[in-house]
Amino acid sequence: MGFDLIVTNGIIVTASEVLSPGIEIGIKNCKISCVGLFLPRTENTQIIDARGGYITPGGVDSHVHFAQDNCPTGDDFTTGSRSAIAGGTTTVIAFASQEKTETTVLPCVEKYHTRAKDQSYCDYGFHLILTNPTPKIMATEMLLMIEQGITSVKLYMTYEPMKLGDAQVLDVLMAARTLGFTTMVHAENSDMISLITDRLESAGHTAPYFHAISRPQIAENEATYRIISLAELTDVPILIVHMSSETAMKHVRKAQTRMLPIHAETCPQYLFLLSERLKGTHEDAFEGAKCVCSPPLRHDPKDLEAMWQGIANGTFTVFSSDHAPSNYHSSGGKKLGLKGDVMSYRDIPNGVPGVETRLPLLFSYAGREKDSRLSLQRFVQLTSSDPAKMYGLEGVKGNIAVGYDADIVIWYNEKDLEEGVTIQQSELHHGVDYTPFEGMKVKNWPRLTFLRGKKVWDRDNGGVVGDVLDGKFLRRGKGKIVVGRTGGEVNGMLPGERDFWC
Ligand code: DUC
Ligand code: ZN
Ligand code: ZN
Ligand code: ZN
Repeated sequence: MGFDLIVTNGIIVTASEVLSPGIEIGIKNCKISCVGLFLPRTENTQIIDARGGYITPGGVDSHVHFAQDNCPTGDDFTTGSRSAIAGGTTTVIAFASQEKTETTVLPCVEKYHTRAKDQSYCDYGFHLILTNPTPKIMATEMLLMIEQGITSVKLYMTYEPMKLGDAQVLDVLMAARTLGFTTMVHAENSDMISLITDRLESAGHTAPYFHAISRPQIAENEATYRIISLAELTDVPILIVHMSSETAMKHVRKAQTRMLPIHAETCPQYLFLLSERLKGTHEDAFEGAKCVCSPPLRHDPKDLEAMWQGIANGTFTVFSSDHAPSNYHSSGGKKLGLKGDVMSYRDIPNGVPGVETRLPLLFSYAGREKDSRLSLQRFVQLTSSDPAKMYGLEGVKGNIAVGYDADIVIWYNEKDLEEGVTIQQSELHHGVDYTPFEGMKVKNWPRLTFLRGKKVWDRDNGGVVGDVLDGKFLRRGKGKIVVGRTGGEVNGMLPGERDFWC
C-alpha cells in the first residue's frame, strides 16, 4: 500500500515523547497510517520536507467564541477558523448559547450549526452554554445532545443574563453524574462584582481600568472554592475555565492533591498581560478596552508567575485562547466598535482575540533552552492532546500516532527564522482590528498546517491555502477524566453516606 503523503526530516513531538530525527509520518486517506523509519514511497506519494523543524499535532483550542450573539462585531466561523489554521490550530470547540428565556436547547444548537456549516477552515465542535437548565432539558434533551456529539456544557456563576444559582448548578452536576457529560464553569462571585460595579459607577469611575477593580481576585477565589465544593459533594469531574489568579488556582491544586477530578484551564492573556494594560495610552485613554476580559488581567506579576507554575506542574489540563474579541473601531457605521460606542467599562463585551497567537506564544517557552518554562511534551499535552481527551476526541485528535486524523503542524527550523516573528495585527487572519499581543516577539511560527492530510496553511507560499468547506463538525464522544479519580470520599462525609441520596 502506498502513502498519499509522507512527512520527513522533522522532529516529531507528542504528549509523551520527542522522537528521533529520521522518523517519518505516513498518511493515507486523511489518517496517520504509519510512524516509522524509511517509509516506502510510490510514484503517487507526495513528500513534505519538514527541513529539520519540529512537528506537533494540530492544535486543539477547546475554548473559542465564534459567531456568538453577545459579540456582534467579533469573529464568525470563517474569520475565526482562518485565524486558527494560520496559527496551527486544526480543531476548535466553540459555543452554542441558550438564551435564559428558552426552555429548550434544540433551536439554539441548530442556529449555531447553521452559522458554522460550510464556513469553517478547521474542524469544530460545540459546547452548550446552559443558562436555563430546566428539568426537561436535563432529563431528555441532554441525552439527545450527547447522541449528537455535544458532550460538554459551560455554566456561568456570574453575568445577570447567564448566571446560575447554586441550586441550578447542583441540578446540572447531578445530571452530569448520570449522563457523563463534561461541565465547564466560569467561576466568579456575581454579587461581589455587582456591588463594586454599582458603587464605582455612582462615583463616576467608568473607564476601562475599573473593569479590573470591579472583579477582584477574591471574587474568583470564592467562586472557585464554591464550585469545587459543589463538584465534590456530587462527585463529578469539572473544568474551571480561564483561571487568572494564584489564590484561586491553589484551590484547584489542593483538590487535585486529594485526587479529586478538578480540572482547570488558563489562557495566554493570563501568562503575559497585566491590568496596567487597561489604563490605555497617552494617545488614547480608552485603548484599555482592548484588554477587557473576565476574569480580568491581574495587577501583580506574581500572578503571571503563578500561572506559569500551573502550566509547568500539571495544575492546568488545558491551555486555550478563550478567543472572544470585539472590533475596537466602528466600521461603516453598521458594525459597532468599542471605541466611541461604549461609554462605561461595564458595557464593553468581555474578551480578547488569541486563537492564532496561542500556539506560537506558548511554543516560544517550550523546550530545553535556558529561558524555557515547559517541556515540548507538556506543550503538546496542554495545547492539543489533553483538551482532546477532556472533550471526547481521544483517538481522533491530539496525537501523531496510527489511526489519528492527520492534523499536523510543521514549525520552522529555527535556523530559518533567526529573528523570530513579531506579532502584528497586519499579519493576523482574524476579523477584528487589533491584537493585545501587538509587538511581542515569538521564537517560531507554524510554517505548514495540515488538516486531515490536506495542506491548509503555508506561510511562505500563499498563506491560507485551505477552504471554508474543509472544516467538519466533530461528533465528540464523552470526555475522559485527565486528573484525579471519581468515587472519592467527600470531605466531612462518612464512607458510603452518599449512597443514601446519590
Ligand atoms: N467568559 C468567557 O468564557 N469568555 C469571554 C468572557 C467571559 O466572561
Ligand atoms: Zn467565561
Ligand atoms: Zn470564553
Ligand atoms: Zn495571510
